[in-house]
Amino acid sequence: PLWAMRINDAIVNDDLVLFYQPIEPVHGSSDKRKCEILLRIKEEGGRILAPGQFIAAAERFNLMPQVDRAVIRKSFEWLARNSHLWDSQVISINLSGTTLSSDGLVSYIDQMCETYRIPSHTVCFEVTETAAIGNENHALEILHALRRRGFAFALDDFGSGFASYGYLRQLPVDYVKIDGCFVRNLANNPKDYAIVKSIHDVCRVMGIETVAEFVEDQETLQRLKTIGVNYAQGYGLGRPKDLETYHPVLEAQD
Ligand code: G
Ligand code: G
Ligand code: MN
Ligand code: NA
Repeated sequence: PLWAMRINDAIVNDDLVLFYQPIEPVHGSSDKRKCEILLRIKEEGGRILAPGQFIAAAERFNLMPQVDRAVIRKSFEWLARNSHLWDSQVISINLSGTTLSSDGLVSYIDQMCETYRIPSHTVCFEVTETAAIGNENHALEILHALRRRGFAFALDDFGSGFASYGYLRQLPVDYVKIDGCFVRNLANNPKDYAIVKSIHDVCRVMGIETVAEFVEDQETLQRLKTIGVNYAQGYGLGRPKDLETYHPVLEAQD
């Protein structure tokens, strides 16, 4: 199949490009700068493919375990080149459900940590609720094993799937990312406001910090501030950009 081959070639030829999107504190500043790593594929002629164009195919051909491992390796390699950021920066790496349940994930991550000498406190892993509950016991084991090593976890796209507060209660996560579909129209839709507020209120009691996705304007940011949501991510704060252009000093916030 064409897609399987293109994705496989992209891994082998290192045509994978890491983009990043900033995650900003909603109230004042935080001790660490945060961003999410978002994968792109570089095509001949310089065209850049976004995940919307290849993730579904990669899932279908069971290539996500390899894709996510390549992203882990490239992210760690970037961190190794930027060791001056280790105490001030956390990067979030997405893991798909099939990656989470694939054999040898923990030892692969151990091996990458050792190769690149990366301290675990610089990395957060994002898993979707469906990934985390898909293969419940095994996924939980992996989450615990990586947490013991000091990695942080975020539950991605919360509220959009089948997960419930019952699952959340037993998942060892540090952050919940509130699905963008509830955030995008927050300023104009009282139902969305109520949903975001209730997710945040429950998370606060559980000691979990919240991140709102798809924050596109100042009005939405104001509402998030009123609710107390901890972090915001979206086009209104920064679009995804090539990680190699990342200059934290130039982008410093106060
Ligand atoms: O960058 P963009 O907004 O187009 O990403 C679309 C989707 O692809 C998001 O849901 C994001 O979580 C997912 N995604 C982006 N990069 C990766 C990756 O490296 N691994 C996995 N598993 N998913 C990714
Ligand atoms: O990990 P996740 O699937 O949530 O990845 C976020 C996806 O949403 C990426 O593809 C990113 O490019 C996209 N995105 C990020 N910020 C915004 C935003 O403010 N609005 C919209 N519509 N999409 C966004
Ligand atoms: Mn994500
Ligand atoms: Na998300």
